[in-house]
Amino acid sequence: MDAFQIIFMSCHKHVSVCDVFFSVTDKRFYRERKSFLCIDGSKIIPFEQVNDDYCDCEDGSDEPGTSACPRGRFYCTNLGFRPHYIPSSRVNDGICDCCDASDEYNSHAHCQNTCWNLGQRERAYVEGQMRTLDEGLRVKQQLIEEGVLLWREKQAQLRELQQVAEDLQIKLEEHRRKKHEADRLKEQTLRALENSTVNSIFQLLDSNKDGSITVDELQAKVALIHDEERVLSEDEAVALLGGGHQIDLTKFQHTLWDTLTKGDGVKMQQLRIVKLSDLLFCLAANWEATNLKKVEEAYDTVNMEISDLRKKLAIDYGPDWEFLFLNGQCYKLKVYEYTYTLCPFNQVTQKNTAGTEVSLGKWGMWVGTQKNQYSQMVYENGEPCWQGGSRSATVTLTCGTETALRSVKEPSKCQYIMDFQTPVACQPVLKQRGIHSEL
Ligand SMILES: [Ca+2]
Ligand SMILES: [Ca+2]
Ligand SMILES: [Ca+2]
Repeated sequence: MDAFQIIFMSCHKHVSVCDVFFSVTDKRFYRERKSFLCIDGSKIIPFEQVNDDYCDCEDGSDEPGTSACPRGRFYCTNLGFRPHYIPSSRVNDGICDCCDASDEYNSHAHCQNTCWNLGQRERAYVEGQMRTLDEGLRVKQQLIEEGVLLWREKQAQLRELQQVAEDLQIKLEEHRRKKHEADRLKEQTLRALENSTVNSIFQLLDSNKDGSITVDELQAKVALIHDEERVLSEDEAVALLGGGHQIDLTKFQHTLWDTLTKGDGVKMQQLRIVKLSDLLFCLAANWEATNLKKVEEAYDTVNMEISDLRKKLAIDYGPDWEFLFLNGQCYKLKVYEYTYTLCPFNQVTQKNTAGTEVSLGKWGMWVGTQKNQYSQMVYENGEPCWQGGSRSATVTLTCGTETALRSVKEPSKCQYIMDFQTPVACQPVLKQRGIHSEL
């Protein structure tokens, strides 16, 4: 209780109430002696002139209990709350300044001692803060553990994707080779067909010369070359004959001939290379092209995913990856007619009631203090501001038991500041500082 020790002084002349309090550091100056040395050392006065409501010392130190000195200070002990100094001019000015009412000892103001209530409220507030911090630190520990797992998971995912990409690369080379071969065969086929007529090919297929091609005749002369050469199935043969079991010359022209010469009929998608007697028809070029395109697209997609994931993993998520869980999340807050969305490590947007969305910035970097760089993040290069420059948002991370966007302000045009609460911002060091030492 040293801090609250008080001393009493006997008062003189005009000051009727005698108890004037000083802080411990100052009390040594006011020991009752014959004379008083102004604290700044400028003057020695008789002790009767201390608190005689007349300013003698230049530093006001002879009148700590009156308002006589313009530069004097009065010490409010405020037992139960925080002690503090007020200018001496506020002593007995009819306005309650000290919560213990000590500044109005000789006035008509009816001041109540409210220190205990104030202290109570402050202690409750601080206790609440401490509980928040404790809970925040507990959740943070959990998030750290999850962060480590998440980090490992992402690393595994990356390795997996890289394996897929490698496999696709092999597949891609294979398909390129196939496509190249198919193109070559197609050229060869088209050249061969140029020298043939509808009639000559029809005659070739119509083995018994009865004026129609049957499934059997087709199967005898046309082979399917897939990975290896094989006979056409009945269904495949029927499909080539336009859905029937036999065709005459006219129908042949519009079905099989058409397919052979164009080589891209829908029905032929299943067929890759058709060997017709000694003629090698390639109908596969388009099919191979489609195939190749599919593999190329898959390869590009996987590579894009790898690049995204690499970018994601290159971000600094704190020493324990405790901020990793924020990546992929978005937090919203409605402020008047705007809805703000913070997607950590990605972007910040603002949407009005009409649904128009404006970018306030994309993830930039950590810009916290030297002591704790993870206390603030900045999002830059948002949509251009009509006054020039681009929008940006600075996000301050504060300790809380839940993760949520708490406030958004725009102190200067197109520069936004956000308060983002999350357990991972809780620092054990705050706890040591703890409750105000005065309480
Ligand atoms: Ca005096
Ligand atoms: Ca006052
Ligand atoms: Ca026939």
